[in-house]
Amino acid sequence: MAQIMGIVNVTPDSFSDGGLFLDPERAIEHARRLAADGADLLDVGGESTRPGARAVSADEELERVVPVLEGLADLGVPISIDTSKVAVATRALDAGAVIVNDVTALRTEPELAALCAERDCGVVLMHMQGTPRTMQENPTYDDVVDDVKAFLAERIEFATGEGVSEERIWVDPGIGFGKTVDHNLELLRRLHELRGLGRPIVVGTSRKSFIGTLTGREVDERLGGTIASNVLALRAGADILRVHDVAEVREALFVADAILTARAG
Ligand code: HH2
Repeated sequence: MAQIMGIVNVTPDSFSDGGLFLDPERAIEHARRLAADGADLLDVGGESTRPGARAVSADEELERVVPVLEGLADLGVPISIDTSKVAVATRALDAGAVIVNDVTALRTEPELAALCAERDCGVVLMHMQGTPRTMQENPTYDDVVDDVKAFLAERIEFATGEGVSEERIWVDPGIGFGKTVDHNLELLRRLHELRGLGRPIVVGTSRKSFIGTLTGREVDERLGGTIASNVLALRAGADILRVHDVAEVREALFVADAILTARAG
């Protein structure tokens, strides 16, 4: 079965849970709950990347995430740090994180690659067209799957060129990052084509706006759509599923996986 990455947003403005876990104690408690619910990994982030989100300084990001990372040091669940900044990644790795999840695929601060190489940590390279401020204005592709795949292949080449070992790299099509609803749906339907990159695939659909567009549901009412998209991502070859609702998605994936691997003899 795929691994589940539980989302811990230590931000005032994340699109679905902004402000809920800005207090470190509450974020730590939430992270422990996700671990108890069966998260295989936890992704801790101090900057929202939702469309139009305000950029934050490294100091502000550090202030948010370091106490949380320190509070989770004894948890025994691998932690990724959702950041594009060297300063934040450095402190996070010092505090026990083992993966850097960069939604800009090492483009915001290319020196982040050298840090990851030196620390031999995991690296998630995600596709995004544009920046969070502009990405939903008019996303265009020749063929969204081919274009995302070519981008990720180029970023793998960049990272390995900087000394990151290929086995440490995971790739992510970046659902909702510079994509229309149709782009997101086609990426999910043809996700298996990214297997040609030879690296584990991370997918994050949880509560995202394409689900709201399809169902008419508000952000806190998108569990059904989140489950459907994660089950189909599993079937299409996803290896790591990044979600807010760990218990519910895990249960759905468990049943889906049993069906996908069933042999009655
Ligand atoms: N999505 C978000 C943030 N980080 N990282 C990866 N690898 N893949 C994703 O799809 C992804 C990500 C956005 O979701 P969320 O963290 O819930 O919201 P926000 O960016 O507003 O904090």
